[in-house]
Amino acid sequence: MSLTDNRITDRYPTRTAEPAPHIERTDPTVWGTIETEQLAGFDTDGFTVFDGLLGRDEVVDFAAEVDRLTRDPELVLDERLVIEKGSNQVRSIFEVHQFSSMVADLVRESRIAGLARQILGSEVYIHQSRINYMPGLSGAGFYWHSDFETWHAEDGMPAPRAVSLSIALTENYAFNGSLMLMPGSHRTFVPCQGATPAKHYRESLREQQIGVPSGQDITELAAVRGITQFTGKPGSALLFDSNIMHGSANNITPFARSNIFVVFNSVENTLVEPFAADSPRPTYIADRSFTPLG
Ligand code: 6CS
Ligand code: FE
Repeated sequence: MSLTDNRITDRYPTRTAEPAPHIERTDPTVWGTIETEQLAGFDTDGFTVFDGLLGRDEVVDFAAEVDRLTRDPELVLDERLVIEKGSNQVRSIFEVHQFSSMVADLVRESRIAGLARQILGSEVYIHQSRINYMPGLSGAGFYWHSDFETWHAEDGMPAPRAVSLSIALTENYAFNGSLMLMPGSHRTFVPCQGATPAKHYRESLREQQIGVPSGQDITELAAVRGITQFTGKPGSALLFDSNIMHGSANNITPFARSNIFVVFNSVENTLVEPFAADSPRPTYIADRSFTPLG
């Protein structure tokens, strides 16, 4: 598909020159058949919390794995490692399922990939995986955004037929930068203003400024949807729709917050040319091999 084709069929135009009205989602929010009882509210809320998705021993093992990776001297100069803007601490490590067999094995287990299949109604592949490590005292948050807005604009994801799973490896308190979400906001696409700069990802993965809604957008959406927060013990997990409005505050507590983050996309929603960027982002941020997990 060429760039021109994309633009003709673009149902979610964004990165516009002028403010644009919100777009009601035309795509389904659940494509498959829900079998896991806990997913019953996903259609309405756009997210589901799972307590104890990982057992205690697993949390210990994965926390040790994450610790090992954040200290791995071979990764120091690797572009997949993102450092905090205000300090020299590790913020994220991308494509973690490619170099940690523990993570690779975990995410293809049916208790995990099976959740994504139920929501997406097809075979799935990993669009993005990362470890997010928010250090204590100096961890920087992320302003409000929809992930799909970026994946559509910069990666060429056609429709919001993807889900993310964030597995907590440390306790998520209300005060250590836990994710805030607007329930039901996955049904509204908020176009963002401003053209995508070249190599935007180098900046946006540390602090996103393009592809974020205006203050008025956030005010309007929050008035209708309200705001909730994902808190939970280590091993708990949050599954959420690719278009839900979410963000996090800085972490000034001494309690670090780390999680394994994996994005499943439907094999029927594979990437095309970016809808609002000159060239696609590197494949360690947005995979283009589309290998089904099954
Ligand atoms: O770039 C990404 O893929 C993800 N990261 C940020 C900061 N925004 C969009 C999306 O959540
Ligand atoms: Fe996000």
